[in-house]
Amino acid sequence: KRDSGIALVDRDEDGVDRAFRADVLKGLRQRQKAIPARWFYDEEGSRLFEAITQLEEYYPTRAETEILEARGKEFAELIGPGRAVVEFGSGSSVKTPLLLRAIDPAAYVPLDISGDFLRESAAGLAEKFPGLPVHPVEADFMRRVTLPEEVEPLKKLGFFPGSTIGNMVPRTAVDLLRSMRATLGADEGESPLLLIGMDLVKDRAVLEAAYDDAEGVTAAFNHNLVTRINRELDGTMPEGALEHSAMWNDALARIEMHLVATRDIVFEVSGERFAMRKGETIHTENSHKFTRRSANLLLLAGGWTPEKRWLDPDERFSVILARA
Ligand code: AVJ
Repeated sequence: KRDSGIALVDRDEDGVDRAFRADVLKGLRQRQKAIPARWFYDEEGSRLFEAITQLEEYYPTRAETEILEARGKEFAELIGPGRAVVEFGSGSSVKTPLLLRAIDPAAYVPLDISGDFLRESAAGLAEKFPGLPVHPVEADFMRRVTLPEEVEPLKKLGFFPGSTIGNMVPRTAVDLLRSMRATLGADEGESPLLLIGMDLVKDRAVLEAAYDDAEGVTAAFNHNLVTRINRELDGTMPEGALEHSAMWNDALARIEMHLVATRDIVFEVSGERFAMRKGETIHTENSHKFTRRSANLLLLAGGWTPEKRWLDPDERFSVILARA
């Protein structure tokens, strides 16, 4: 077992996260500049995301929580007791207890690449559910993960709330769904279940407001990436000349977040020079939205058969139960 929260972060002699630097430099060299959304979540980014979930315009967290609150009895009937709940990403403060309380599981296994988040949420959960064995695993769940041997004999339920799957392009999402099957033992003759949150296609204005709120919290979340690059990678990116933008891409059914140059700019990151023309953008996030059919198709392509779908009363968000 690991006891260090930075065990999976590979740092150079100056303490720079090598993967962060490699992703940023590679992304800035591309014709369409792009930085993977996972780098939003340093301490400040995580705090800003929490603030986003409280915003009037940002409906997904509230809508999904409503579903989990309302459907506990159905979860209990369809899933049954005694499963090991394997959460992909360390537990969110509100959603995980709702599920655990509903289904009477035999163990809880949060998987996260960040040991710090993992230990925090595992400790909180263990306190709320005395008697429930909690086995945190520090791992990159984009790959097949070996689960603790204590939960090996148990039936598994994967839990992947938050529409985090929507951050991935379909090819990556399918890879992840297939890794989840393997992690949950689908190839060993088991029949694991997956409970997954997927946000729905809706009116463009509602979607764009959810990712460009009036208070500017999402803009601050996007800008924090620039602050982080300047701080951690010796960057000189002019924050004031990079403007937050959130646009619905209808052909690809996704909200795209970009940082738009408001004038011609040049800057350095880790000693390498970059230039952007006025209007040129850095693509910082995709948030795919789904229809009933597109959600089912994605799950099927990833090796999961949808069995049941629930919506919130306003039909903004879906939670789907699927079987491998
Ligand atoms: C955490 C990926 C679900 O895409 O809605 C919120 C992240 N980005 N506002 C989402 C996010 C901007 C969020 N997910």
